[in-house]
Amino acid sequence: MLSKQVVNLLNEQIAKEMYAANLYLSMSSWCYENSYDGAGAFLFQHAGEESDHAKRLISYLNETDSHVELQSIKQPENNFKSLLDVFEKTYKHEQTITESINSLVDHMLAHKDYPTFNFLQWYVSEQHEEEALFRGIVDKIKLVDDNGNGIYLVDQYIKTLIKK
Ligand code: OFO
Repeated sequence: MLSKQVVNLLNEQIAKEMYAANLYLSMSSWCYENSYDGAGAFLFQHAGEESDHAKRLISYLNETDSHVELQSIKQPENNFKSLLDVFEKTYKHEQTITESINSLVDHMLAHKDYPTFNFLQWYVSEQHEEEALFRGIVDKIKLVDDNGNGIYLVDQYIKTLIKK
């Protein structure tokens, strides 16, 4: 049985994952609107992954007979300056999520909640991959210096990152 504090912390993490899903949907729509269709499709798919991250937490709470309490989600930003701005913000957002997961892991260890500590290891690996993924995209956009032809090619590259 999970402690009340752990249940609250996991419910808060669900809200963070749902916010990420909404933020990436918002970014995806901005990309489509500005003819970055590759990035639009990639972020649309990634929003689905974020909502899967939330569902994984919900299932864990359900399996442990804990109370799921969905929280209100703040409105995501919906205007961006450039493709670089979008991906710098995704990268920054992923770093925030990593901090949040790390502090959950710290809590579980300190309170000897080993099953939840173990459950969270999936998120630790996922954050490692996601930070590398988004940092890689930021680096590619910087390489072409937001230049017209180059940015088109980067958009096509981002499309290849869509999981089959
Ligand atoms: Fe992109 O991160 Fe969820 O966990």
